[in-house]
Amino acid sequence: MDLSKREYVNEVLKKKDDSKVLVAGWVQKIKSMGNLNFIDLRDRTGVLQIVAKGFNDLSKLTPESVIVASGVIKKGQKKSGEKELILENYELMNKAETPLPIDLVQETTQLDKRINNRFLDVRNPKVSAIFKIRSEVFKATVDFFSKEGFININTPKITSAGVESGAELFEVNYFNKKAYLSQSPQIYKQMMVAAGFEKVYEIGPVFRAEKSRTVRHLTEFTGIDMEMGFIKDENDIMDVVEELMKYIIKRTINNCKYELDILNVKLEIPQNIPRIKMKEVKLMLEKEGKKLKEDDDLDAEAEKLIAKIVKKKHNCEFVFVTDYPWSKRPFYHMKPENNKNITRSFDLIFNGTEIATGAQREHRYNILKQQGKEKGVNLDSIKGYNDIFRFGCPTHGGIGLGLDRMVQCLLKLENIRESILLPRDPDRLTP
Ligand code: AMO
Repeated sequence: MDLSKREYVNEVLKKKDDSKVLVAGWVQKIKSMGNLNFIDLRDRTGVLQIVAKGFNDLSKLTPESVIVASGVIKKGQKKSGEKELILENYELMNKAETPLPIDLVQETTQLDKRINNRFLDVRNPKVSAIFKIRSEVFKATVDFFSKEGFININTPKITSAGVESGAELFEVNYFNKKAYLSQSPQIYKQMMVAAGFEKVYEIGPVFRAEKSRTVRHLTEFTGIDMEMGFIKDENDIMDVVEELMKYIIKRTINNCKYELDILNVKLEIPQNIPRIKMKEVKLMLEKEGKKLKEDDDLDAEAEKLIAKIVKKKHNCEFVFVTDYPWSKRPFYHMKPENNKNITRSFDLIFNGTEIATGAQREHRYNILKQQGKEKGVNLDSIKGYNDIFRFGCPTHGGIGLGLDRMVQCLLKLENIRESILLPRDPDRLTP
């Protein structure tokens, strides 16, 4: 059959009665009643019912087989009056084996097994909806940065050193030299601001050799990194992040209505995202019975709790927690002049989980070197990093935002593995 005549289901459903059409896709469901067969045919745009009279071999079709079908469009018998295809001819392109390794109908399969069979799992419209939304979030991010004049950069993922404290490195044998998979484009994005681009962003893979078996950690994730120069302070960065969040959510609401409905998710564009100092956050938490020390980071429980408090007080699902303790931040974060125990940094918490970290960076070489010493980092050992600050470097800052976490929090998914097609974690290296 002539595939060049193929039309998508969503277009076919809008056609006038008696139009001749050719469709192709997966057999979602087959129901046989005497010499009548009813087939639900699914393609990337929707589901169409095919009514087949006298095609007796159709009753032997297996679910998820691929067929091409042609016929005429008629108003259906269902109350909704949705159009049907009265079958005239069909071709079996590929017969699916039975039984399917996962249950696409009752959805009883556990996530781990679903991921083992991800290409089948994604045929479930509830699952593909997540990835259509993820794609929109990605596109909205690119559009936002372009319209704001940021330059897209692509930086090496095989590196000689890392700069993130706490995030472990995956070692690579690079022609008998030690190398590492990139744990962040931190060095390079700062380098490209100093290079004169001033505003840069990168969306790319980030590798973390963390043996964290949690619902929010992966060993490989997609990082959205942004860096900009000539900032007044870290508030300039938060302003951009706030606009980015509003833009992403607005675009998702406008362009993913169908997918959001399938997932039963209602999104709200935040008005103003509160910015609350860590010290104050800890007092707010203490009032609710969660006590943290001055130097503590927020743990997962604290993030959930502060999100709840902020939601109640400010009716906002986001919160910037600012002024993180120096002891918990990497050497390149700037400290304010009047308090050397804190940093000009922040985390963005969305629906109870940290999705981004950002800061103003220390651009003054002597102070940066000293900060490196305090953290036990020898700047000379990070090839090329020193020089960024020696030959004209403006004030600058930026963020790292996890795309997978962002989508997880946007859609309130229980596990980050639901928002990435093929996750990598300490126990998973396939498919
Ligand atoms: P950080 O290490 O906090 O900061 O990472 C930034 C964001 O990346 C995401 N993320 C992860 N997502 C999934 N699995 C993980 N194991 C994981 N680790 C981090 C989170 C996190 O907020 N260079 C700094 C950023 C900067 O200051 O510009 C950095 O990498 O969403």
